[in-house]
Amino acid sequence: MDLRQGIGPRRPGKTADEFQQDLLSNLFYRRGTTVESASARDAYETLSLTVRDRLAERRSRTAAAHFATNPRWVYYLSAEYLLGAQLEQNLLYSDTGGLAAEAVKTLGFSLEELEDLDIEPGLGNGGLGRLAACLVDSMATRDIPAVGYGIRYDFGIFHQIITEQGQTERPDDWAFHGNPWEFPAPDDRQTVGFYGRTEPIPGSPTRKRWMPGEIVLGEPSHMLVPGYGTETVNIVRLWRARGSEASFDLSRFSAGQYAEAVQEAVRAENISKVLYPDDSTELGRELRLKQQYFLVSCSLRDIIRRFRLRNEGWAEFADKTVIQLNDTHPTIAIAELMRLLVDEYEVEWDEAWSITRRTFAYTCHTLLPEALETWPVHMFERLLPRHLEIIYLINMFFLREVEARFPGDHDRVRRMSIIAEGPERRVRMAHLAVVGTEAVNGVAELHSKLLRETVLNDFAELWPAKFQNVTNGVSPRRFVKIANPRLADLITEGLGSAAWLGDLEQLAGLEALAGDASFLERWRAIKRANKVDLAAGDPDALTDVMIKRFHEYKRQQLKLLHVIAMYHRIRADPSADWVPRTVLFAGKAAPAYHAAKEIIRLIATIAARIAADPVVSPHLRVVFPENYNVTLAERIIPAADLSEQISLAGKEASGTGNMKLALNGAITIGTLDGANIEIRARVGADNFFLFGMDAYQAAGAHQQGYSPWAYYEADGELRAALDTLRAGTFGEAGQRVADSLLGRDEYLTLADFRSYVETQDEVDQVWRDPLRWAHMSVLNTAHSGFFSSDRTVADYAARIWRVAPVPVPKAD
Ligand code: GPQ
Repeated sequence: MDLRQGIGPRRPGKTADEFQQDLLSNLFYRRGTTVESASARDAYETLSLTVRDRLAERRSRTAAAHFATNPRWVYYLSAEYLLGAQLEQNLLYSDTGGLAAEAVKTLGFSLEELEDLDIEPGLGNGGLGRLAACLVDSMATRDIPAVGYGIRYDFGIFHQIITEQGQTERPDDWAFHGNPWEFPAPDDRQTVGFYGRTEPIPGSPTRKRWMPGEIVLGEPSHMLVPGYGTETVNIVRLWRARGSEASFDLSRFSAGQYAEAVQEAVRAENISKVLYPDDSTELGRELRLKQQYFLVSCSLRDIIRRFRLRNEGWAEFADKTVIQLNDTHPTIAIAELMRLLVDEYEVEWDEAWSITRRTFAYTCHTLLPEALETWPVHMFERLLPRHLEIIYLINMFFLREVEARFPGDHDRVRRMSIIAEGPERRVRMAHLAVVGTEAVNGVAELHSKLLRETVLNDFAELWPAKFQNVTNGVSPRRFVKIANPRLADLITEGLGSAAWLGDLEQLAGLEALAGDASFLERWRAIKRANKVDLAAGDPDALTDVMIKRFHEYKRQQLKLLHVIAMYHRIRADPSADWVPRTVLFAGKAAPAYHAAKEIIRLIATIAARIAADPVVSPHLRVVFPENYNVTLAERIIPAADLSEQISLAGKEASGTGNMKLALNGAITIGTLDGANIEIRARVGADNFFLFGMDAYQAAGAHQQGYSPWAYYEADGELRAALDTLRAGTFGEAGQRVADSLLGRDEYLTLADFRSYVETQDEVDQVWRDPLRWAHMSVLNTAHSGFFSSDRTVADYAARIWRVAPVPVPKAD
């Protein structure tokens, strides 16, 4: 007999009265305070709990539906998640915004005040981390049974401070005041080993016993990930490292050796202490490899635990499980699953390998050689001795396959090996990721094509069917509805329904309104109001935004050369009819990436110089709001007129900011790089400002004797800009940036300068015709429906994951 029959938890109510009552109950019983003494933070936490309860109720129905169905699951493994602020999203997804706004007034606060207290878990660097957040949103929206696994870093991406000296970094203690959105799950903790040695198991050629030298606990907690317009609530499960109970040394403490007493625990906890703040560069630090293995080991054991709730044996594991590797960071999972199957569960090697290969899929997010992770063999050997042995075996069988297919092609074998030979032997994680998975995908058409033609060419020749493209996408809920409520309302009015938020291709219906002058006027008025809110300069000026991580390949320095050219032009003829512009830069540079930090410092110097210049400042303004994060992006994107996507062609895998800006009606000035190409194809060449060389021209330039000096000599305006920098007019940072551009100019900035400036002149011309601009802007939004992450997830589900949605019944 089911003892629970007819009994269940009291469901949170849907009426305003019930919401109000729940809010007060939570204030009294969970927060332990009263209306009279409630602080803003008490009110925020209480409201968050009240909203969370509504999602938790949906979560319980989701879990029940998933358990009953025993479906094929998607597990998304990612070292980064940039989830963004939680309150507004969860109000939207639980449809309680109106109730909440009313209810919190009785506590004496406005909803906006409480939203200002909301956390933003900055557990990622940039595009890759934000993509993970958009994908988990869309998986829930598409009713796909999924768990996102990640690390609960104590300190997320650093807090950036900008002064005229450039960027300084402060720690980001994001959960200092607690995190009301998080559920700890200490019973699901896992034990993770590091270091130590292996020994053979008599009678078994492939199995080994690993005796780790260090043991660390992984303690999970999860955040709820609701779907939009559906009942599903999935989770993101984040692991935090802890020392075991035995790691506190009481006798040392008693002897007054306080630091020594906790040293083992501190060592353990350091694993999840801080996010490595680099983006698209490899960082060979042992602690980072430890983080990666920690994430993987905890997650795989959790995945197996979950599998075993409904299944026995291993026959069905790969049918019930797909594990998506978000870049190479979690790739050690391939060796770890082999270890678990072979050593711990005594599965034969060949069967284990077949299971492993069918379980994993790998997404590559870069073409930059310096971003392809490799680890020194000696570091691996020390930290993960058993995994290295397994990788050697995988490599041996793999290279036999290569030899069989390409007899005598020793160079090919050397190129493809998972182990790079040389003075320092290294493990190539991307090779392991391709060998150990069923599918490999790039993140935009061009990127996937270049992966096949260049970095992964040998692998694409061996296994052509393995390679796919899945173009990235972004959540229209967060980046239109929440970020740009005015525009969302106008779209809903124009289309006659809000269904576009769950079916973004419906935006195409806006095309019919793009010729309607009164609609265009309202469109313009919204952009202006968003600029007023942003308060980054004259709302009637062209707002020209470049928001992304600082990296030389993204070419913020090209934008700066244009700024200096504009500065010279205005000074030469102050009374001409200049198009007023606000140039807005935002973004972080890796703390150790000196060249990128010089560029930030140069921007700060130029911004101050222009602001102090009475001749130039009426026409041109440069602003650098500090600490770019998801919340700031949500303020800037709706106010942007022009979207700068000016990376050197062939370097930006996809870009996703480009999609968010186009969706919000910014017009792109961009190269034929990453997803820019697909944006242009959809919004139309007439509604996109294209400039610069293409990826094939760019790839050949350096071999063909590219000389930045030739461009310097040939172009007076470019020369003047560079000479100003070289003369030290904008400080030492300017001199160093000029030296780098006239030295090697790795990213061909000077070669693309003239084409860029000419295209910017065209931008000015179009801007002078406001209705034409507005028309182009509407068409950008209308034709960006493809860039919904709901479509991205549908692509993964159909072509890579082969999973079906599991609908969750509504509450009765
Ligand atoms: N990306 Cl390899 C990152 O944000 N971090 C990384 O470490 C790597 C890639 C970005 C990439 O640069 C963008 O072009 C993509 O749009 C983004 O990943 C998501 O795919």
